[in-house]
Amino acid sequence: MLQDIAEVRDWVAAQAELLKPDRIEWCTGSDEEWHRLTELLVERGTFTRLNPKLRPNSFLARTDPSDVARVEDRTFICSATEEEAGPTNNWVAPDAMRAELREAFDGAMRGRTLYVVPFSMGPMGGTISQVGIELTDSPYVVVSMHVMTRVDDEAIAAQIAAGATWVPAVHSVGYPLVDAAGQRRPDVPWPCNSLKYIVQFPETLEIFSYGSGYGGNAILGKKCYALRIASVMARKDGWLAEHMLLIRATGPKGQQVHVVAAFPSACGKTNFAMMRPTLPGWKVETLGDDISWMRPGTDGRLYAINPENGFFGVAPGTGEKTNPNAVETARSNAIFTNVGLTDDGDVWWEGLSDEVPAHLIDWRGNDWTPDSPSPAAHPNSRFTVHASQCPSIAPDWEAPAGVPVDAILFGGRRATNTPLVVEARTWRDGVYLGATMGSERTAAAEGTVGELRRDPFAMLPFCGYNMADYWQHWLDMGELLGDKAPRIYGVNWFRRGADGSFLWPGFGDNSRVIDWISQRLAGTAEGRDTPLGVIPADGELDLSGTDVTESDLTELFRIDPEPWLTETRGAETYFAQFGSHVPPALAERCRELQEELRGASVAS
Ligand code: GTP
Ligand code: SPV
Ligand code: MN
Repeated sequence: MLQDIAEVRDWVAAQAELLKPDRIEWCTGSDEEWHRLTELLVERGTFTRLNPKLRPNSFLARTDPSDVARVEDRTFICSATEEEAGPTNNWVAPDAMRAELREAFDGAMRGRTLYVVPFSMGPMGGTISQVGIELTDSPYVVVSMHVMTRVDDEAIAAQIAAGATWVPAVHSVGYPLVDAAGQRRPDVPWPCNSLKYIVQFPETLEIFSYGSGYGGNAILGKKCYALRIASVMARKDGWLAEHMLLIRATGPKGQQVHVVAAFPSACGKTNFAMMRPTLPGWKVETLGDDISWMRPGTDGRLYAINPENGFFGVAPGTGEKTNPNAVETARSNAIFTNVGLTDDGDVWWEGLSDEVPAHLIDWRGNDWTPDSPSPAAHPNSRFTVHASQCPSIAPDWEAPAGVPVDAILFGGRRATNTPLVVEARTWRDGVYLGATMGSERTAAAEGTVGELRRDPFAMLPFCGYNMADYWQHWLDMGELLGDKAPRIYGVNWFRRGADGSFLWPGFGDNSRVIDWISQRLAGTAEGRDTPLGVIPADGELDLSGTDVTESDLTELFRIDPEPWLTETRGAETYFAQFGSHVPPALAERCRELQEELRGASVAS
């Protein structure tokens, strides 16, 4: 038993001494636990049980309106020095942060239960998998961990007993029910605190989260562990922990490609991962929709697993037309957070169906009709569902050693400049492409939606150390992989025409881009060289059956030297903040690109 392992028992006891919960519950991950805790959440008013005929074993949660997304300005990487965290991370000296946390966590669980949640990221016992233990006072988090990770006390205990390193993660919503004087207060449906901390200690591989019960802030196996902490582990041990979906695409001739893709939060990973290709003969199988861990295999190729067990997907825009596989996945055993509740006890959100319910209860708990001024579902509302329920899940998605990666895609939301697809000529050019990625901000984090920001490798909020050192790590991995390295592509589904509408149909039509990539990998597409890299030559991108016009196509691939020179100058300014950490190879690529662009602008 987990309690029998001294190092675990001692750690839990030490934390409990500070947190001062009423009681401690050692979680097992069983169905009994799920049913008991979901029932408890219903009693407390956190959950509404959905109509079992329409949505069996499924629940709606409404959060406090102040706790609806990741809080990047309260996310900290507390390395020994500020330089190791780098200019894009918030940093506080470890000792100072520990003192602040001690104060916040002191008595934070008074009147509550402390749940001990042992979990594995990746298939249990897999060669690329890692384990952890989350302490939390939120039963919502416990049941979410059931879906998003593999919770299993005996299997984790066996691994720790056999010497596995485990990551300790402490979470509290920061809403004790009893104060230091013993005064009791009633609970609320969504307890949280206006003071928040999402803290990673990279040296000791520890996580502390306080004040939020939402998503990546609280489900600590996800962004805190599988990205921030794992990126630190990965750098040290020669692997990659990335904000990437993972798929297998199979073409009409049986040709297969495994693709990972890094798109920033709410920029299309889940949709791409569950795509139903419109290009005849193509099939996409889902392996992961948000995070990939990749390691060189014994054959020298790069192998990827999805460390998660479920999907925490953006609800709005996910519909029968855009992502039927996600809709199907969420038919049962699902948790919905901050979506609308229909009169017959089901869920609804903008984009789920063309038909809009005449009346529902919106995410804030108010009556809502199609005339209401605000959306029924919060823009960052989410569904939490088991990956195994996805109709497009690959039968071998839990293969412990993973699948060999053929192509790496980087993409963001770019209304201008960035072409639909471009192949980097070299690994170095690909790393430059990832490092200089920009994207318009979405509702997945607090901040101004639509504003363009740099989001290198879609890892800006998730890199556990200096971003420029991370680029160097990518360059080093390229050296290691040599000619076995996957090819790197930039993509952009979000370019807009003069009238402001998207030029590219996106979703299932993104299979056309996969088709071209697979031709490139097979050596059957010539491509056309541009300063940015290789784009499809005339006729290489199969557009049959779409209404993409010639002029749309021209616009989708237009590479204007002037705005691109401006982009490269922006990259230089961006790089400058990292000082001597910037890999010389990236500065070099930037200069070469400028020369090519100047040449192109003279030529045109
Ligand atoms: P996180 O879970 O936050 O990491 O998001 P994600 O990257 O998985 O994004 P997701 O697939 O959930 O998509 C977010 C939004 O982008 C949804 O509203 C989608 O409808 C929209 N979207 C996804 N793919 C496309 C596309 O190809 N074209 C267009 N125009 N919109 C898309
Ligand atoms: C993201 O923001 O990239 C997400 C949602 O996947 S969360 O888990 O809240 O980080
Ligand atoms: Mn994500």
